[in-house]
Amino acid sequence: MITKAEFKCSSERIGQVPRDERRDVAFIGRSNVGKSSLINMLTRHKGLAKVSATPGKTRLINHFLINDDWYLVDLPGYGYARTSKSQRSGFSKIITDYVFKCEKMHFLFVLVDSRLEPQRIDLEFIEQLGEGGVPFGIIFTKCDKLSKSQVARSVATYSKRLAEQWEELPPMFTSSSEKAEGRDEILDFIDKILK
Ligand SMILES: Nc1nc2c(ncn2[C@@H]2O[C@H](COP(=O)(O)OP(=O)(O)OP(=O)(O)O)[C@@H](O)[C@H]2O)c(=O)[nH]1
Ligand SMILES: [Mg+2]
Repeated sequence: MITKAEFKCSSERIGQVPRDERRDVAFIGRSNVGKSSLINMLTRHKGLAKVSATPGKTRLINHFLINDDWYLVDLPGYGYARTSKSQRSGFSKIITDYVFKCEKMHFLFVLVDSRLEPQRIDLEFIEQLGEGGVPFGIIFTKCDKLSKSQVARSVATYSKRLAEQWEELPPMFTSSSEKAEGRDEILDFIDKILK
């Protein structure tokens, strides 16, 4: 359970992230997928992470201290159409440095829009995580926009796609920040991995 959530700092580079022993649980995904909204929903703290209908809102690595014990981390989105072409096809340095080099990074949730077919950029990113041995899970966002059976179909499609490549599937969660769905499952899981 989250009893306390406070903004700690925004970092431009991994050299600036908090230098303590506390572990990070981070959220990533395409711009506008709902990372910041999910962080607000999980912490029950509406204005904690900045949300915007315009993609590309989160530009920095944002650390939120939870229960004085661990950090929830909001990352910039990838695949933002208005960044330069070279940036769009790859992943920005701030993201790759953080995800692959930052020792605080303990677990990464990749957020995907439940309404969309598996997107190439997400699959590419997930592939890199697998190769880099980064522990990750998948969270389907905006499930309030679909029926229960449509959500189940999206999860099944994703699982099938990943099973073509991976022997073991990552943990998967469905969520709606609008309806506060998925909170207990995600927080219970985080509790377990931090134990
Ligand atoms: N219906 C619905 N809309 C959502 C949900 N989560 C986020 N949104 C909307 O999606 C838009 C983007 O949300 P953000 O949380 O700012 O997305 P983000 O992934 O942090 O975006 P960037 O910081 O730009 O990468 C906003 O208009 C949100 O209101 C959800 O669960 N349901
Ligand atoms: Mg954001």
